Amino acid sequence: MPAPRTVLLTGAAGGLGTLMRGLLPAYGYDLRLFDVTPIEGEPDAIAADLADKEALREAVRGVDAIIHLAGISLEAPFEKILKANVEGTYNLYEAVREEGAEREGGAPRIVFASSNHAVGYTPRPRPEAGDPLIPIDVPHRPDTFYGLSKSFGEDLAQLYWDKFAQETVSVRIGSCFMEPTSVRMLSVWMSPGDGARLFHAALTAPDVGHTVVYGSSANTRLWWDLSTARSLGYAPQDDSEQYAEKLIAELGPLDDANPDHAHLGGHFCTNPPMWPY
Ligand code: NAI
Ligand code: 15L
Repeated sequence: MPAPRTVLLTGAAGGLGTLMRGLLPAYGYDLRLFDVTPIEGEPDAIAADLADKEALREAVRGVDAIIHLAGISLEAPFEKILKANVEGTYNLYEAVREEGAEREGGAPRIVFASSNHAVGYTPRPRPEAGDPLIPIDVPHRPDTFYGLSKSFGEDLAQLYWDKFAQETVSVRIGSCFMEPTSVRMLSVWMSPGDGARLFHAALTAPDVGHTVVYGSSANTRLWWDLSTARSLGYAPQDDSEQYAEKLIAELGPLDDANPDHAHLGGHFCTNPPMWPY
């Protein structure tokens, strides 16, 4: 597979999209930006909804790969999740399949922003007590309608691989922000730099079929197995441990008696943060 150059970035106006707009060009990518929200200073960005099939067809035309970040990124009413995350992701896969059928070399690879919340009800491991890290092949245990839409996205990717040989890397992202802001995040944090490293590995690794990986830095308090991500060539360079002392002093350690701390998905399992609606 030749190295991808032109990459469609959906969700480019969002938090992660903004971070990746800053970091991915250094890897040699020309980003084509897509988001329902216009992006200041980016007159060429495509301002369209994932419901707009024509706009999606045009957006994927001629690109070498797609990083699909667009969608609702927290819990929301089912109907809204259905529209943006379920139908929207299906619309993207259909646009890619239809475009791919008409071009030499087949359809471009998709890197799908899945989430730890697809498996959010997996019990939190205690590696310090000898618990094994969470493997990548745990069953889907979504903790919200949001997490359910990410389980759907992973299954859609598997269907499109089995039926149409459409390649996808589904990245079950932990928490990708400038810094971790909770004690849970010490285990699931992905630094923006490692996020870019992982997306680059997912875009360039040969023959991925449909591969599911966890997305985080090499945190000292890691809860999951990063070996599938590493098998793509991902070499994380960051560790949240530098933030541990301050966060634990402020917020206290994880507490076995606190239901918010019982599962991988944290408070999404008990009191999910809602999208403003
Ligand atoms: P965000 O909410 O900041 O950005 C999402 C973007 O998608 C927004 O710019 C929004 O305008 C756009 N969008 C929403 N619905 C759309 C639609 N129907 N059509 C076109 N654009 C639409 O979210 P963030 O944090 O940047 O996350 C990006 C992706 O990564 C999301 O899919 C999220 O679920 C996933 N993710 C993010 C994590 C993180 O730590 N930031 C963790 C796990 C998953
Ligand atoms: C996600 O899936 C969300 O999109 C992000 O905003 C964070 O809440 C993250 O998970 C997390 O689990 O910290």
